Amino acid sequence: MAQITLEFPDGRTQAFDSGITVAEVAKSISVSLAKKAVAGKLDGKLVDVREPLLTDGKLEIVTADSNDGLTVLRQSAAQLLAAVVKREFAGVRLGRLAADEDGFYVDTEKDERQISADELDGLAAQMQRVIKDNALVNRVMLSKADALTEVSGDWYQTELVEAEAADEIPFYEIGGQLVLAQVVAAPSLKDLKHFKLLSVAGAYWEGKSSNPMLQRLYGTAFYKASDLEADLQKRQEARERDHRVIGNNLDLFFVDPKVGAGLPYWMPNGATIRRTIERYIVDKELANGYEHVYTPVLANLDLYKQSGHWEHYREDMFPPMEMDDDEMLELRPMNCPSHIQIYNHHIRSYRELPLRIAELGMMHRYEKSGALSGLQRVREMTLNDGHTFVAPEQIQEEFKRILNLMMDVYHDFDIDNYTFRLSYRDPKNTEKYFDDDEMWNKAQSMLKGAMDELGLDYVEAEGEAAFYGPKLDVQTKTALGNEETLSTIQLDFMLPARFDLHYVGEDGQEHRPVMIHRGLVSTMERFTAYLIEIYKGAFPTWLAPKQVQIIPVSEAKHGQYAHQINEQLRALHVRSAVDERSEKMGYLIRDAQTHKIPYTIVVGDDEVQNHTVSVRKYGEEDSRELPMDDFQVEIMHDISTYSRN
Ligand code: THR
Repeated sequence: MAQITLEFPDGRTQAFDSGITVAEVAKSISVSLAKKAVAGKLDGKLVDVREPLLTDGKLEIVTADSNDGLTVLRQSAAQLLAAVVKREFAGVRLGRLAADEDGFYVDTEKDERQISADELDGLAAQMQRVIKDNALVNRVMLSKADALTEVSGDWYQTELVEAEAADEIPFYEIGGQLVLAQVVAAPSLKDLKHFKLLSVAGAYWEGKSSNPMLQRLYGTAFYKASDLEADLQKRQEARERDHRVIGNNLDLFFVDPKVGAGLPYWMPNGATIRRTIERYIVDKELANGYEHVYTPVLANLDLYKQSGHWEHYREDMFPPMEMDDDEMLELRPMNCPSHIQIYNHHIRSYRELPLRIAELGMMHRYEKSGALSGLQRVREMTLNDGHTFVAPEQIQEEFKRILNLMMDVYHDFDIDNYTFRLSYRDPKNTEKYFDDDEMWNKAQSMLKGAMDELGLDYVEAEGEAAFYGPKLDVQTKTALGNEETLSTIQLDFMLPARFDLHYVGEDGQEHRPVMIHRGLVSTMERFTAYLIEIYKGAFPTWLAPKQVQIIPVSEAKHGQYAHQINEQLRALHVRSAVDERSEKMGYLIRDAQTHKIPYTIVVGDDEVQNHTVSVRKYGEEDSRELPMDDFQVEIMHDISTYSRN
């Protein structure tokens, strides 16, 4: 009989008869290991314990107490869920199923009504029943013809079977159902006790938006009850931070399908936060040598043809509008060509460089509907954009200056949880990126050099650059766990050449500038979403939509004084209001806390008489009585120093 040689993690090698299974190999090592084995890992790939091994390789025996063991548990849960769905819903079609770092999922499609989130607990109960009745997972090999018969009517499963190169295709028999083995399951479901089905969401077949959207049933599983509990707790906390939930509770913004997906409306409270951010950032940039402009959101399509957007970025653009006189107008997907027009409007001298043009620039990008999320991912957005035009020898200095300004801004907003990513082009993708090796190599190494000189840590990512140049991106995580770019600094030698930009140098000759594109606080939409999540809706005083809520103990007796101090505060541009509702005081105080208003002021007899206020700060238990003048000083200091609650 032919032999194969297997190498174990400790470096030991051993010869076995070809066709031996992982379970048999485990048994040859020890009976207890064989009992604990849930799968094997051959050359880094998970294999079923019953799979005959036919080639040499490095083999690990996977047991429950490992990351791979957890993956196998979740994969088993996915296979079980697929079996239960198949049994419960006749005619259902099954898409992909898998485990990921947070749980597992099964994609499904039904003809009539969709599976609703209310049905998940019922499905989980069915899963528990199968485990209780018969926890065994049989592995059944079917010939390709039999496999195709087995999945007939389910065109997704048919596609998967047809794509298989092998003559025999593995299925799992679970709870009396045969389901295509898309992933490796454990031979028994006895360890699958602590799991939960969590949500239903849309997912395109094979992740392509041109394909039908299936329903993804999502769940998670752990070996230990305490791990599941901790995970569910973490998810609950993330939900409480979710900017869409808080945005609704605090009446900050809404998105209405009647208006269009990804086109948010800012309610007065959200608009106040946004206006405060906008004023802050514009002032900050003016103080740092930027010149702010306004440019139109519409431009002739030729502008975007010249810039290369039409060639390399069209997928993200709205289709052009054809006008009466044959003019094609385009909603801009980026502001760079507009700022280039500003640069080019005058002859520029080396004395003007670095020339820093900035704008709260509104842009439109046709994001995929599946990617849209509250304010985080939208189709109309206003970017805190800026382009600095520099002489080549000024690149390094300007890069550092932008980075310092960014850090300064982060400090004011109390942002400290982020990572740096250097985003390079994918050299194979000439459709997405300008094809100019020399320029890319130069720009990428300059950016990397600048980061190394500053001694900053970063990760490098291929295929994440802008089409015109490499970027330094600042990455953060949303409450839902998605990574998003918050700030970006991009080095561009391309657009200055495409638009034939010049400046007159000290030598009287024409020279080509370099462009640095940068967004400090991203778009107003994404940044607001981010702030909602990091502050959990409890905005620091300077950003809070309402900063002070004044509650008179008795409207009749103390109302006049309440209005008087309200006027005083408003004259200082403090966003304060008197709560005139005739509810119990305890309720009004609690309500101010629920709305996370930084200062709640109560005024009664003592306060009227002494010209004082009783102040309770958000998050504090006790209130303090202090002279109105002192309170004014305190709140103004709070606002001007951007202090946290
Ligand atoms: N064009 C750049 C972008 O949209 C900005 O200038 C930062 O990413």
